[in-house]
Amino acid sequence: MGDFMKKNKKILLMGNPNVGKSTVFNEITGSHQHTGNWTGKTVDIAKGKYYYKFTDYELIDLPGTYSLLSSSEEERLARDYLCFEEYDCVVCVVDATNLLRNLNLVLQIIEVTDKAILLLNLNDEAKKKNIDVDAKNLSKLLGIPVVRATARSGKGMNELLEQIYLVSNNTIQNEVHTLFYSNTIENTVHRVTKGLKGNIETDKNLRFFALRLLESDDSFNTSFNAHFGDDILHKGSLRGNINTAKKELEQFGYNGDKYVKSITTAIFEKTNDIAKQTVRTLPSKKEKFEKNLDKILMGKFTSIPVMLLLLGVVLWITIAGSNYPSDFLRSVFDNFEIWLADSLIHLGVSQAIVSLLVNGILRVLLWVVAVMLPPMAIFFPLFALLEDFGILPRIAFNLDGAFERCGACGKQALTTCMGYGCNAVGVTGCRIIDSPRERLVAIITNSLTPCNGRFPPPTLWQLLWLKTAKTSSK
Ligand SMILES: Nc1nc2c(ncn2[C@@H]2O[C@H](COP(=O)(O)OP(=O)(O)O)[C@@H](O)[C@H]2O)c(=O)[nH]1
Ligand SMILES: [Mg+2]
Repeated sequence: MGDFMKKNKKILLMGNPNVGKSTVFNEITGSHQHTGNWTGKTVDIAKGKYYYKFTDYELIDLPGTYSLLSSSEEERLARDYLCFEEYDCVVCVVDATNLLRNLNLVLQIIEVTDKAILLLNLNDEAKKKNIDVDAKNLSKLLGIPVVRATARSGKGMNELLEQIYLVSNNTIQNEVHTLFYSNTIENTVHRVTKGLKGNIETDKNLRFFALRLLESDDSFNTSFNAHFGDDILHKGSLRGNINTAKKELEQFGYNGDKYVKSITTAIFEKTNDIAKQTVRTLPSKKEKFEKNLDKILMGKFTSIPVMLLLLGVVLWITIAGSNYPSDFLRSVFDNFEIWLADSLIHLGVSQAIVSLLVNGILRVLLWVVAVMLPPMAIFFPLFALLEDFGILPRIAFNLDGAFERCGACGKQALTTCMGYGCNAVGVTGCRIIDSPRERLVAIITNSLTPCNGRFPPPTLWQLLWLKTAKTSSK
């Protein structure tokens, strides 16, 4: 009976721990599942059934494993199942947010079988982290279908079922991409592969068995012997063949450790190479916003007008907006003054003292508060907002050239602006200027900026001067 006619297909789910294998398994099989162990192994594996396009499928959720070269009991079980059982397709579930680490296992799996599919799971998490995996290119580089999925919300499961259907019916023939290790390893592996050809019956890639047998991994050898029977590794031509190959490897300095290291290094380099070609980190929303901001605030033609507009808007909001709270504070303070003066006179304090304390000292104090507090309460939060949005540093950058021509530096734009709020704050802010000379220039010239507190007197003098000039010209 051909594969296409076979009505009961076996599908393996493999992958690193915590990549969503069991979530995929539950999503696809629903309640049609049970757990059991496998030929003498103590680790339980979950099996479930589903039906798709007139075919019954059995889905097997293997324990999580990082590598086929590892040696925990769970990992050995997953490796042996992959190497020695019959199945129609392996779904390698990978974490799309960590492709580099996950690809290690995928590369090893596709050395064993050409019936593999890569399920790029946790796609929602990848999107959140702005990680973009080029699934099309990944599929081309690995030679197997790649399906994007978010198993937790069932996304991508239909596409997965379709791809399983196509691969398990041989409608899609995967390309086998084998890794190249080194000339010596390739030569010996080739020899052992040839030796295996006449000795064992399997639909798996013989090259993978040869690679593993040369590794002298006892646990793999035991499983190999047990599966193919007849103490195959210790008898006949296979034994001689493997021993000769091992001796040749040793002659070239490939003792046990170096051999394994060469293999793991080659896999690691390949995973790096594939990840580099397929994984991109997209700019986050913040980065996109900053890029647009740069275009406007640092554009050749827009930077100066936008900068002047922003400064104008901030000063206008500060001056016009502070009138309302100032008026309110003044009326509150005026009522308070009247009440206090009345109370003091009522208590018998002389008119002269009340006038000195209340209409003199207190009135000046409260007026300063009523005039200065509102603009400061408006200006500094606006200034902080401009700073938080990254507008101020860009302004400083734009003005650097102009300030430099005056022997100062661009950062002084910030301290000058701060001077509009309060010269004291502007002067202390000069700490951000590194060069002592430029810092001194910034400190001395800061007082040329009329701060909130000093803004009214020059305005008053100007008005008086204009009025006098007008009267005298008549
Ligand atoms: N955000 C997100 N979480 C997922 C997704 N798939 C699985 N998970 C979660 O990942 C964790 C591990 O899943 P599990 O199926 O047990 O992984 P396993 O160890 O590979 O069998 C669980 O908390 C799942 O809910 C997914 O697509 N998106
Ligand atoms: Mg699981």
